[in-house]
Amino acid sequence: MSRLVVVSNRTATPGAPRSGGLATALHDALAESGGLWFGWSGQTVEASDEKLAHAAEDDYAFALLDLTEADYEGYYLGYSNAALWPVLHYRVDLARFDDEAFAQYDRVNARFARLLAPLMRDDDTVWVHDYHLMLLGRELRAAGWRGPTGFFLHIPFPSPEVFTALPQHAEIAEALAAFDLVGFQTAHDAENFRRYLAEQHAATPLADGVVHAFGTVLRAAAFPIGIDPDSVSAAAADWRSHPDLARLARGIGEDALVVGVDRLDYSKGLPQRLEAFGQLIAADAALHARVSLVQIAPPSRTEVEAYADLREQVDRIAGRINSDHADLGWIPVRYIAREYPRDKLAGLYRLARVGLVTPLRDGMNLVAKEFVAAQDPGDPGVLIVSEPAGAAEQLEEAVQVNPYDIAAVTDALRSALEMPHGERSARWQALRARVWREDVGWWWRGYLDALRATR
Ligand code: ADQ
Repeated sequence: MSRLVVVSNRTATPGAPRSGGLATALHDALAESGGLWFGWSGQTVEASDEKLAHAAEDDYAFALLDLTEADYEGYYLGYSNAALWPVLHYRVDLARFDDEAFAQYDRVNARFARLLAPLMRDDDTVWVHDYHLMLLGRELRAAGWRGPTGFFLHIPFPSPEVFTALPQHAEIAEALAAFDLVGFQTAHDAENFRRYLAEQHAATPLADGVVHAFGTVLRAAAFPIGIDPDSVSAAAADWRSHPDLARLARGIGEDALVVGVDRLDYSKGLPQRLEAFGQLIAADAALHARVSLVQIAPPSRTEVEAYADLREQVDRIAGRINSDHADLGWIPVRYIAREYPRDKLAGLYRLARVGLVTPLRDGMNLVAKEFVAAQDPGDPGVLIVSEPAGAAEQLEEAVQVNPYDIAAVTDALRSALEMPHGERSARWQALRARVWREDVGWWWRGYLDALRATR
């Protein structure tokens, strides 16, 4: 089997225990065929020295480059996170377009290719991840690389009307066409991309997601990412080993716990979610001291302006709900701006009656799948998931809501809290089957098989 070369902005930390999720998935893929994981070291330096740090895991190697401070500003904060992230999440209103940031993004993609190319072997398969590296296929081809090369977008691909708001949309699309396979989280995202190519670049659709565009042929298809449900389920069953979860369980007793877990990001719909919970308890005094919300949301990307504003807004709403409704023996909202280890989160999901996953837009949302995997088979909780999360395409039996419609989320919460055991159980069985069948191994194997089949 050919060697796998994975390229992503951040990699797992060589030698450190893997914290699950994508790091474990890619570890398994790399360990199977042997290979190389290439990415940013996480370090910034004043001036680039064009050097790589090398490290080895059991069956594969890491090669890591440093970014300069200017790269970090322009490529990472500027273009990736202040232009691409908002536009691809349909938030053109929050996007900052800056030609210099794009130039830096272009230069960093070129530097990735320049430093990677000498490490490549003729029969390698290259798999590039996510929106930081959308130009890398083009750069590798320019460096003379001809082998199978794929890209996977972890975040949504918006409708063409939204994507064209990016001043550089045509250049990015042409660069994506240098990949053999462009993978998306959902069929809807893949269709958006093909429709964009047809409308803006007169692309011709062929069978099976293959498109003729920019004088070349590429395939655009959906590969929904999964989780490792067995590890989540085992960690969840072990919740009593965490003293603070045991204390939480004693504190809530027979009362119902609603749980939300997110990075603090404007795509996650936190203000709307908190408002919906606030309206639920404002409207129904019988729920006072009977239900509470734990919302975990550690700050991320704090150097980007839109994120600082969000932090203030979420603090304010959570504070107001508590000051309006809390009692000496009851705190309606526990809002915790801190990260927790994944095992403890799994235990928290197990204690919850309702998992409230209501992003305004999300590539997939792995928390939704982790919530399903963590439930007690004898007494499962209810998953509420928003329609614009990629996970909704697979998790049909969840309670699905429009996250902008606060009254609808309030109604969904009420019906989830009242849902009889039989219905909870039936919905969960169906979700469970899906989450176990379409797990993370199914995802990466399916993607790599499809990539290798493009040749
Ligand atoms: P994220 O936007 O980070 O990922 P998500 O898929 O929900 O969104 O979470 C990724 C992982 O981080 C999950 O395993 C989750 O458990 C963990 N996580 C989330 N909040 C956490 C917290 N507060 N503390 C500790 N861990 C936390 C991007 C895309 C998603 C896509 C993933 C994977 O935005 O749409 O599902 O990549 O492709």
